Amino acid sequence: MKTSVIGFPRIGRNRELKIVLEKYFRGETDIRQVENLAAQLREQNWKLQQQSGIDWISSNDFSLYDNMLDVAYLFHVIPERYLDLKLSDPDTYFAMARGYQGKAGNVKALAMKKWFHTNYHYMVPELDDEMEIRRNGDKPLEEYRQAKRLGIETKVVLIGPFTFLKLAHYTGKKTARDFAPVFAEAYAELVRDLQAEGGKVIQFDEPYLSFDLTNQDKQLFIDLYGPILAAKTSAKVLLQTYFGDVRDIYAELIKMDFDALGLDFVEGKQSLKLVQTFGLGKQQVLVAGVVNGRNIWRHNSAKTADLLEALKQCGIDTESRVVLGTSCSLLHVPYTVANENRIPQEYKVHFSFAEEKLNELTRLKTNPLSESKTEEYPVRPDCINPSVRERVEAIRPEDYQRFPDFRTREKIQKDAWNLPLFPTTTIGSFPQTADVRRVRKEYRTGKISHAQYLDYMKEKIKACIALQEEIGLDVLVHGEFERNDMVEYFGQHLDGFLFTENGWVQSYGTRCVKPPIIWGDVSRKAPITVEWSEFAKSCSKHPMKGMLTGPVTILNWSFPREDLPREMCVKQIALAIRDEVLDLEAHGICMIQIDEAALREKLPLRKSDWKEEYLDWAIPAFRLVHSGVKPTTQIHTHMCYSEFGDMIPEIDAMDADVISFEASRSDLQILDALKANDFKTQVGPGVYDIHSPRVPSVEEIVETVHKIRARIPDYKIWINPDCGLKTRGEKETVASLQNLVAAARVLRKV
Ligand code: THG
Ligand code: ZN
Repeated sequence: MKTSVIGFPRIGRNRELKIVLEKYFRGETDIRQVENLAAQLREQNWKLQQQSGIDWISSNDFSLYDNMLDVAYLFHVIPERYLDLKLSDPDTYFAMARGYQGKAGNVKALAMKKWFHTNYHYMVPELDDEMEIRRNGDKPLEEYRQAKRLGIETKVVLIGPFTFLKLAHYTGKKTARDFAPVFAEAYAELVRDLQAEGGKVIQFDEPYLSFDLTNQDKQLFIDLYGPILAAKTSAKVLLQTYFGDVRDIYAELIKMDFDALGLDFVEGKQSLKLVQTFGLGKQQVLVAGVVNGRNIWRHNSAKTADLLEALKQCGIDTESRVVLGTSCSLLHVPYTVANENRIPQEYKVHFSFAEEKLNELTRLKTNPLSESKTEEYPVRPDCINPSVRERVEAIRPEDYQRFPDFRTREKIQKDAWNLPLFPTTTIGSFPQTADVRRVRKEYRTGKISHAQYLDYMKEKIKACIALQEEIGLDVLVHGEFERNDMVEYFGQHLDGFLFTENGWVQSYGTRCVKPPIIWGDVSRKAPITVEWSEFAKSCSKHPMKGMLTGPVTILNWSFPREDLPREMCVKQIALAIRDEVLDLEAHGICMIQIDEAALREKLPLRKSDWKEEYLDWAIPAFRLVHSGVKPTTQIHTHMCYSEFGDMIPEIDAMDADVISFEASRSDLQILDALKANDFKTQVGPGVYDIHSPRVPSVEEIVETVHKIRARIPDYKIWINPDCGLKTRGEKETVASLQNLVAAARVLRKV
């Protein structure tokens, strides 16, 4: 039996790629240094996989920024505004990734979106009617050659044309359909070129096939692959799918001329059933994604043994026709457990990061059946807390229901808070300047005392509040200087979480996150934010929001345990955050924001799964957090996107009093849907884009609010930026907020 890896992390074991790229972006190094390091990282990855005994090792899974952007660039999907800058090739690529501001001009970056239900973001390719699709460079060929020079025969990996065209944005009249013939030809040409180089396996990633597909989608897929498969002579083409099963198109896939089909047996609920029902194409090999590419728990080989047994039962000779693989790219897990020195061994034995997963794969191929019989799966220490279990058991239906109902509360709160029309506020975080990060680090490493740390943070909070008062904001925040990542911060203050030192996972470009691991039952050790919020409140007469992260987001941005349903786990987290909410209220902080930045992220890919598998527990979890507060206490929430046009009733059912979300970048499209659904919650549709350093003018903001007023009654409108300000500079933040307040004042007069 052979083994296959879909893709490997590329940021570097110690984030070397991030470091060199950020140096390059600051002008402190040249592109040669970047290229050299990139080549070294690729070489390390290939050698590691070779030494582990992986048979199908990927090349071109590497990227300096993003694989979707790589494909766009490879086929010259480069909007005019970037070409007009007349920059070097790499700088044109980076201008698309990050925008450009300098001598050559001033352009925005391509949009960025979540890659399916992961915390990775891809760059959204932009196709316009005039665009001429043609080959631009040879990245896949060059990386294949590099590996070959090292004596490593790789399979060349590329995001397939279907997923690429389905995820692209079309600025003109043309659609995916119109671009299909030229893309099919461009991909076919690449297949021919790779074959000419001696390429033996080409892998096209088509995760989009895990969504619900229409007949038009299926036809588009079939039309795209016609010319591509016709170009095949000496090489084998592997169609790689992941993030679910491909039930809508499986029957067609086995009739097409793919040499291998890659199916996800971890997230693909129906993958086995599909193989059992329809079989495989005569000559097709099955690449069975069995090792989980999205979670960090050690693989349970007994499950793979069962799968192989079931495949044998359908008459498949598993030895010759099954390749064991990862369920998706290993991009979504950290490099190696070996980088962790603080986690005790009895915990560590349960983890498997990217490098360990390679060994799991090769161990499986030697003899999965006999091995699984002898191998005991070790029991996890202290992951059950009986009092937490009891508390979850004791939750009553009424604990999910806040009293009185929304409209009654709305009236009570209008009187209690006495805010002006169009109240102004921010989402919570203020710019995290270098000194803030430095002090946090000094405290963490013991260079400064707890008292020194507190003094510094209190000064920062005081200054931040004074600044907000001076700007004239109505509802203030403390600025969140004490927090690194909003999920890591809460995880560190809750029982049941484990933390890695170096478990970085790429989120976008050079940015990474370190997801906490939910090890056991979750509970709150002690109040987390109360002291900070109390101090902040004492600094001002204005309303001060307490700032929390919601249970669904904490769960979604962690590595979840797999021995407990997510539904149970989220209840435990919700109870812990509920205690924090009630403590804040008891200490006089009666405006509380509970962010659910990642609520939409883990929405199942198939709409038929939305309710039962997700919303039916995610929305109640949020309600459980705030149902115990007084009628006058105002609950806010925030979401980092506005793509919830198709789940507005569910968002309303969270029963928050106020919600803020990102709307400026999507041209406020969501507002029509809010109106159509008679959205009850008060709303702050972000009036400017914080992802850009640009300062919006007063007129622009007034204009935006007028558009909001056309759909939402005045008394429900809040005015705020569209996300936290932590990644912004201080100067543009102050200027933008001054204009925001000025705009609100203009609006109150008319
Ligand atoms: N936290 C987590 N996931 C997220 C976000 C978050 N996913 C979506 C979105 N926000 C992603 N955005 C970012 C923005 C900035 C950074 C990471 C993700 C970032 N990271 C630092 C870096 O890479 O240098 C490291 C941060 C640290 O030191 O902890 O800047 O907010 N979980
Ligand atoms: Zn946000």
